[in-house]
Amino acid sequence: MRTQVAIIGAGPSGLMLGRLLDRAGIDNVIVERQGPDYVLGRIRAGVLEQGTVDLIEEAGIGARMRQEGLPHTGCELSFDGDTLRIDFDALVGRSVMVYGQTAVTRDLMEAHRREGGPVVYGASDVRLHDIDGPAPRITYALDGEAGEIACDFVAGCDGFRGVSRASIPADRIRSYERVYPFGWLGVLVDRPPVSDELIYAHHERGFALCSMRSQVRSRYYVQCGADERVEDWSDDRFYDELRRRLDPAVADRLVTGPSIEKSIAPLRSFVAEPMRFGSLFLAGDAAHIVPPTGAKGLNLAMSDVRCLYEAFADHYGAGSSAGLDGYSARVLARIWKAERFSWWMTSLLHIFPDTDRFSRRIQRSEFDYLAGSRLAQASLAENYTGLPI
Ligand code: RFL
Ligand code: PHB
Repeated sequence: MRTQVAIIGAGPSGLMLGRLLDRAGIDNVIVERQGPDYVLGRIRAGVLEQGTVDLIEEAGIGARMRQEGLPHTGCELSFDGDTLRIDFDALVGRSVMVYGQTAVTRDLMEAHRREGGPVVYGASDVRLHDIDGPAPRITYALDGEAGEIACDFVAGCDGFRGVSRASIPADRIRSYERVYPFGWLGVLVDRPPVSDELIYAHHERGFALCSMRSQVRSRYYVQCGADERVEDWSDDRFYDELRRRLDPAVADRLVTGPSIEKSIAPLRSFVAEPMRFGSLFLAGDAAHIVPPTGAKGLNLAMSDVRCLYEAFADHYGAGSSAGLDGYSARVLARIWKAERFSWWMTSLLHIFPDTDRFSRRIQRSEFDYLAGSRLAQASLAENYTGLPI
């Protein structure tokens, strides 16, 4: 098989890039290790920045998001029971959209099935060849048969543990990493959310987050130990812990029910740079990870994909390599700012094993500063709703 752009990974990055390239008439093939149901079964992001919403519209898959997405003009922070509303609209004139990653992925998959290029699901032993030159190739196995795709470029959209970044020689890529000494235990439940807006709560027992997917489906998280096991958390234990970390008035309103998904996510900050090696371009979690506290991971992935798509369109449309040559530096400038914001939100809201009395007072004074300063709130709102590319 021959194509212009071979895309590794059919998560949101790979599917969105494929969709944009299809619409621009640029030939592409997506190769995914898992099956579509597995990809859809991963419950992840819930908050879309305006730039992501705009990209979804531009990709022609915005109809369901427009109907079912929940625009949010603010969120709430709580610190040991004291609360502070961050009014995005009043502070920076912007908002976010609560619409789950699962829904975005489903909308992209359906569009692909209707009118998209080929997606090879269930490919194993995916390998990249000759990516340092102008004629790269992908090989893989599918149902015991060998497959090969010759292409002009490879887009590595295969997440943190994918094969793309690992195919770059170690002396041509540099990584920066922080692994946090805790995780998030998340529960999805078909009950109305406890509040109209997201609540991020700092408590001496640890962080908690009240989020949602719709008016009738809630997503809750509590900070847990990095090595805890999900089997040790019954629904009752989870809800008890969540209640203890919330303002009592909010905790009283919590409507519980049987969890329909429960999982533990580790927290990590990671950046690999540059995001290009020869004819391979990395996008999304393949190149960077943020802890979920700032709700930035999917949004960063989407802004990478927008820039990469524009660069390919420039290359195939205008014959210019400027976009491809500038891609890595352009996206990394934004990525590092989101890394900083996500690290900062994480530092403010979590209990670290070495959090002593002094550090808790510093966290408290950070919260008090936010509560008393419109400028500090505007900075939070500007970052949360999304910095420009
Ligand atoms: P993905 O989603 O990991 O998709 C990569 C795809 O590549 C496939 N793959 C391979 N395919 C072929 N060959 C191989 N060798 C392969 N290896 C892997 C995988 O099967 C997969 O299908 O990366 P992508 O597309 O870059 O998307 C990134 C987002 O998924 C991620 O950034 C977000 O989910 C992060 N995130 C959040 N982001 C937000 O913007 N807002 C949020 O509110 C938010 N909340 C979250 C989150 C992530 C979380 N977890 C579990 C890490 C909350 C959580 C709990
Ligand atoms: C979610 O709804 O899953 C969610 C929302 C906000 C975050 C992280 C996750 O910061």
